[in-house]
Amino acid sequence: MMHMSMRWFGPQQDSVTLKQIRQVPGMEGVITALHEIPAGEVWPEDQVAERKAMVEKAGLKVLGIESINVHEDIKYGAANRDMLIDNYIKSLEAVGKNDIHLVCYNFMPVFDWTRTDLALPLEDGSTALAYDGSIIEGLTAEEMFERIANSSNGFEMPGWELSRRDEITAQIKKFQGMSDDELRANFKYFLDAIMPTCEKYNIKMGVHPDDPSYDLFGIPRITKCEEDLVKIARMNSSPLNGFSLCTGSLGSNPDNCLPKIIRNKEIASRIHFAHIRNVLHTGDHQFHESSHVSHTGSLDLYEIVKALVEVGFNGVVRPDHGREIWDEVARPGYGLFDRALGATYLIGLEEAIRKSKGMPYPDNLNSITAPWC
Ligand SMILES: [Mn+2]
Repeated sequence: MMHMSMRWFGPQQDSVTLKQIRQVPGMEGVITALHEIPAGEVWPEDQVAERKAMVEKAGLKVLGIESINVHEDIKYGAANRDMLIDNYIKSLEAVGKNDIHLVCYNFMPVFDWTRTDLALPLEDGSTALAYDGSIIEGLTAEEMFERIANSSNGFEMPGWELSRRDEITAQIKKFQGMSDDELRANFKYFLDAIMPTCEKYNIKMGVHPDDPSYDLFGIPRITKCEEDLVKIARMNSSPLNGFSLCTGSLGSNPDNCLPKIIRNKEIASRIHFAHIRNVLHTGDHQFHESSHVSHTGSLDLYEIVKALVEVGFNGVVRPDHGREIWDEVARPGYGLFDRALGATYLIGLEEAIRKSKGMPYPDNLNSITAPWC
């Protein structure tokens, strides 16, 4: 069954409290990270323990880590990558020794995700994250920064902070010369190096898909469709090498059929974690995030949850981004209210689907830490 969680950015960086999360019906735990530690540096075991104790004191579990970020030099295959991978392994050990067995990460060069609007007003008065390819696709890094610098209406792009202008421009140029297969080779190198440690501590690794799931800025992108995921599954045979199935990211491309991807036999058993949310396609390379409810977006969440039930998914899920509703002021996409509505909707879908098949629900709430330990 799906074990429901919410992402929590920690005591300093989240407007939502653990107490609030605890009161969302059916919530079992949180997905969190030591966001203050930069990519490439080692996570101290005691800091992971401290975070875990904080969460458990609030009556929740740490169901996984999102993310331990992969340093750009590992993605690029730079000369110092072995040292950086060693640090990554030490961070995994800190997580494993704290009895945490799920890590979400990504292998997207330069940008974790791209949107052109963080607060697009929707008809109902809420706001949502949105993407319009016509605004940015085809621009060079220099043109992007010019556009942002000259904007009089506060046009901002996450990841394109003007203070990082030189760094980002250089990173983009570096990766523009790399093919998808070269990036895959670096990904395999990373996976082969970390998997023995994952095996030792039974840590499921779930790679997050490209968001949005199509090419951008001429940078290689290797996690954007079913075929890409199969290639990743074949990179390292450990069953711990798997996916964070993000329906909104893959679903940003209408060519991606989520239920079909979930049912792919090489993918299904490797879905270790799921981000479930909806997007509404409004044009070619144009979408905004919607509420989780199927008919408010372009994705059929009933069919997605049904596919997860039918492949025997037994792992952690979280509602992904939500809209900003009811005047809440929060980190874009990560307010409490719409994510709470999303969580209860997903729980309702799963309960109905399982019971309609004569399956128990919940399967055994007392064993929520057991299935993947
Ligand atoms: Mn996601």
